Amino acid sequence: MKKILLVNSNTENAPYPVSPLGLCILATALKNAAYEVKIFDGLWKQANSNRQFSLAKELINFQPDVIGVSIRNVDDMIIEQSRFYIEEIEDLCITPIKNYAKGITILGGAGFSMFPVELLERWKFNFGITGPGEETLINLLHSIENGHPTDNIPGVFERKPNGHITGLHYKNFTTNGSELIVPYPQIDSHLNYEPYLSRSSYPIQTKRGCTLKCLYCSYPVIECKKYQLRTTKDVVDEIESVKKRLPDVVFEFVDSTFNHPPKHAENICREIISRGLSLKLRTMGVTPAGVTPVLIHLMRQAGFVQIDCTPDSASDKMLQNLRKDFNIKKLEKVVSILKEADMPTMWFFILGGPGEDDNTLDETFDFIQRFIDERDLVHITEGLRIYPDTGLEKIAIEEGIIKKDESLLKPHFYISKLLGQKKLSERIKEFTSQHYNCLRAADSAPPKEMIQKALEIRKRKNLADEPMFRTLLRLRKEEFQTDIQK
Ligand code: B12
Repeated sequence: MKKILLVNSNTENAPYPVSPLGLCILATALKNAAYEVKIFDGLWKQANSNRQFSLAKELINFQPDVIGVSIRNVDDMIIEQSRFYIEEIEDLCITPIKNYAKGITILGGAGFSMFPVELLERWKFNFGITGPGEETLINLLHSIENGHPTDNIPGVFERKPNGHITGLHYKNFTTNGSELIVPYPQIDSHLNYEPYLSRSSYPIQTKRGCTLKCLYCSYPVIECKKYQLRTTKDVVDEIESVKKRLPDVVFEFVDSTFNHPPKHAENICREIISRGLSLKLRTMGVTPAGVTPVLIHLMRQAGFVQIDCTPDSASDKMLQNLRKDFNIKKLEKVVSILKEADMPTMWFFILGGPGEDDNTLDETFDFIQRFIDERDLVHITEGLRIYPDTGLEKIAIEEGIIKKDESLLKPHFYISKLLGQKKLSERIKEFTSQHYNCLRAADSAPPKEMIQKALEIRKRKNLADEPMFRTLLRLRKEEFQTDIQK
């Protein structure tokens, strides 16, 4: 069982294609354990080309003994014209593997960790691994090779010959909070990184887990409820080594929430600053609760060129209902801290949660109008995607929106009954139509021509240091003003 093919099933290239960090971590760990590993990547590339054929060809040429498939995205969480990736993955990825009809088949990844039974049942793979995969996969392979039982390995699900599925979900095993040691993945040594270089960012994970209790969130199910931190030295050594190989790369932190716990984020910045590295950094998942002047100042010094800040709401009632650990007063402070540091920010709001009504919407819209810099982007999601094992799932069952034990693989959304989808949608459309910097999730992908124009302007005016979203927003503003004049 020495040859392993790892397949990246991700077919999404918006907002940009993301390189398969998790698979590269697995590949590194497997190589260190003396397996022969290949990664099949690139299903996201637009096209007509023979994508299915190329995976089929890879299988025939490589003749793997084990095929591991990463399931990251299930759907895009957008209520309007929701994109469900599972059928596409079936066509492009699962079918060729089924046709190959050899080898042990294993599923894993964030999407799989939320729906292990449904996906194993649907595709009839042999095994699935929930949670982080590198150690568990090697344990599983060793157990198979040595004829040991496989059904007591934490995180592993197994489809027995009679079709019965058993398993121990990773979320039920809290880590002991020990230091996180991951093999450096060196993504560009496992796959052709060229297509990611121009549009994407290089992902860096500084920790796993999430101790926050947000009502709707799936992160604790995927990564566990306790933090495991990498040492700052380890994280920055990795960044430094990537920077030597790919000097122009933008690094993006992919922790569930970058600034929680805040001290860890501060220490990472301090280590970068002390080494005098000249970096371009960005991150998603900045929680307002953890924003302090010290942290943002350090982030600026370390090289952060933009951040994603995720208040979700700007109504005290909704912040409570969503189980957020900050209030509107804190949010106002956050805005001034970010302004003071001149930190370009994309703001994320999710409207329509339990208790949302006209008044709470007014509060959020009012906040956006009064406080958010119009050069910053405001991203508004309509309705909340319901995930298994979350507080929102319980409420949705109580309110009869979903049934108990109903599969949530096909996306279901929660929308407050006090508004209903039509009203919520109308109110958001009305608001975004008056503010060029506010975009509904469904409209957030800029048209190709706009991207092209933005790229030309950036080149002509030498705007390489400006975040792309700001260039795009200026173009939207021009269009907006022309529309108003018409
Ligand atoms: C960072 C992030 C982003 C960043 C990515 C930046 C970048 N440069 O990579 C941004 C903001 C761009 C982004 C965008 C999107 N994201 Co996102 N993202 C994440 C997040 C927080 C972390 C992903 C990550 O890199 N983790 C770190 C790596 C190391 O972990 P990993 O890949 O999961 O791999 C480990 C295990 O899963 C496992 N494993 C992985 N593969 C395999 C395979 C096998 C065989 C085995 C055994 C194990 C295994 O082992 C790995 C190593 O331990 C996750 C939530 C989460 N906590 O996972 C959401 C998440 C993956 N995103 C999600 C979604 C929906 C999206 C978008 C579609 C949103 C949108 N509408 O735009 C886009 C899609 C982008 C794309 N092109 O695919 C959802 C997917 C769930 C769903 N509903 O489908 C998640 C789970 C968040 C959620 N809501 O729960 N995202």
